[in-house]
Amino acid sequence: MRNGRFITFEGGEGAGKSTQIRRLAAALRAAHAREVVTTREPGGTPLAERLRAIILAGKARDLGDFGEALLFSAARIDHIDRIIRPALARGAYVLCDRFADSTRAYQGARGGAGENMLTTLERVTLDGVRPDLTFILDLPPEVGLARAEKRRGQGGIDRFEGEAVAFHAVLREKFLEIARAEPERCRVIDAVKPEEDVAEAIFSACREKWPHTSTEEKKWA
Ligand code: Z5A
Repeated sequence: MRNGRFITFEGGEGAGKSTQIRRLAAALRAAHAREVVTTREPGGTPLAERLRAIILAGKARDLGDFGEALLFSAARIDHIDRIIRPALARGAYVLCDRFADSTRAYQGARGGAGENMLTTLERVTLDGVRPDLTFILDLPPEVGLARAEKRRGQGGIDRFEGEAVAFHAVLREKFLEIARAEPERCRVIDAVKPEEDVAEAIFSACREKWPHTSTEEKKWA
C-alpha cells in the first residue's frame, strides 16, 4: 500500500535543499494538506544518524567509494523501513533532503564505484521505494560552497565539503545526467535565484505533478 507522495531534494553543497524543504513543508502544512514528514539522508533514524556521524567525520573514507556507498545504503535501508515506507503507506508527503541520487553522484563521481555496481546496489536497497518527484537544485559549485562556508562560520568542514572544487563540478554534471536520464521524475531548478523564486518553481512543479488531486493543493498559490 503506497498512497503517499515521496519528494526528494538533491544537489551540491549549499544549494538550498534544507531551506526549500522547510518552505514546502510549511506551505503544505498551512494548506492543511496531508501529513508532512521531513527527513534527511544520511540519517532520519537513530541508527542512520550514527552512521551519518561516522561517514561525515571521514572515518569510513578508507573503505573507498563503494565501501562508503554500502554504508550510505545500510543507513538508507533502516530509514526506508522505519520512516519512509510507513509514512507513504499512511498517505503522507515525505520530503527528503538527499536520497539515492546522492549515492549515484557522490560515490560515482570518481568512477571508483562502477556504475553497474551502484545501480545494482540501488535496486536492492530501495526495494521499490522510489521518489515520485526529485528536485535537483542546480548551481555553480563555487556559489554553493561559498554559501555553505558563510553559514558554517567557524565550524569545521565535513568529509565531502573538503573535496576540491573540481570534484564538486563533476558532481554537478552527475546530477544533471540523472535529470536527463529520468525527466519524468526529475526537475532541474536554478538554485542561484533568490530563495522565493526557487520556492515558487518548486511549488509550481508540485502543482503540475498533482493537479486537482485535492482541493488543499490549490491553496498553495
Ligand atoms: N552524501 C553522499 O556522499 N552520499 C549519499 O548517498 C548521501 C549523502 C545521502 C551530507 O551532508 C553529505 O553526505 C553531503 C553528501 C554526502 N555532502 N556534504 N557535505 P549535509 O546533509 O550536512 O550537507 P548538504 O546536504 O550538502 O547540505 P547543506 O550544505 O546543508 O546545503 P543545503 O541544505 O542544500 O543548503 P541550505 O542549508 O538550505 O542553505 C545553505 C545556505 O545558503 C544557508 O545559509 C541559506 O540561508 C543560504 N541559501 C539558501 N538558499 C539560498 C538562495 N536561493 N540564495 C541565497 N542564499 C541561499
